Amino acid sequence: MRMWNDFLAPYKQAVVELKVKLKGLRHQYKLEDLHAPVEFVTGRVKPLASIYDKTLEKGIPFEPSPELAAEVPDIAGLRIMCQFVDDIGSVVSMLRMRNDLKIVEERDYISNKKQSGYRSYHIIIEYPVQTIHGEKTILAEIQIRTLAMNFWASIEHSLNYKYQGELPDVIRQRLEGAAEAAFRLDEEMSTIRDEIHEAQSYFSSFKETEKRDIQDTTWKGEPE
Ligand code: 0O2
Ligand code: 0O2
Repeated sequence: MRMWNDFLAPYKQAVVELKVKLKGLRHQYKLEDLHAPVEFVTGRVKPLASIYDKTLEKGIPFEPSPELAAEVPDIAGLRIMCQFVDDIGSVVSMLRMRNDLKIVEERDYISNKKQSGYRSYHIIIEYPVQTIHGEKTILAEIQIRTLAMNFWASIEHSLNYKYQGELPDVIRQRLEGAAEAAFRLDEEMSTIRDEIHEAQSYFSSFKETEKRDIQDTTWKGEPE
């Protein structure tokens, strides 16, 4: 187990660091009163059981090794959720500009959805982690998707887990239909995007005013 802990340590470090950095993008946009293409960010280190399943699938030994690190590029996984399909492009462009990571592969499952109905944009990056033994570059996967795509993927993932990958035909068909409905929802939201932005910026400034009122009250309550 010690060997696995040592092997996974830089991946854990990378997930923590990248979550902070990617969440930071949202705050920077908000600070400048701009629409943030990042709604929220999650991250995880692949559980050992899932790494084991991948090694069986790929026919490689289940042991910490450079081969495993290269064959399973999503041991460190980040997920960026966006409100609109167009936001995905903005996030991808931003990631391409960064000099703290290097994109080594991009997979566009939005233009080319998977047979299951799955849509998402996947990026594999090389990311340098500073360790007490020097720099260690690891691979990480960033999945970028809309809230609707995420909703569909998490439901489909749970159903696949329940049926151990053997979905009954009727459920498979329903899911394919639901994937299209989710995509239509994304398209529909894009058409009223400006209206939504306006409402959101009105709502944020309303919240700011409320905060200021509370501060004003606090000041008034203090002794002279
Ligand atoms: P915020 O900005 O306050 O929402 P950790 O426990 O530190 O390892 P973390 O980040 O707490 O990790 O948990 P995780 O599972 O990586 O990410 C969950 C984050 O996603 C949380 O944000 C949730 O609020 C956010 N989240 C989950 N579902 C939704 C959703 O449907 N909409 C929105 N807007 N956010 C969602 P934080 O970290 O609390 O930060
Ligand atoms: P997890 O951690 O449970 O999500 P390969 O390159 O052959 O090793 P693959 O599967 O071709 O791997 O890579 P791909 O499709 O680029 O990315 C795999 C990840 O995308 C999966 O991770 C899922 O997170 C997600 N994904 C891909 N297809 C689907 C799908 O049909 N439904 C859902 N819900 N998610 C999908 P893992 O490995 O399943 O692990």
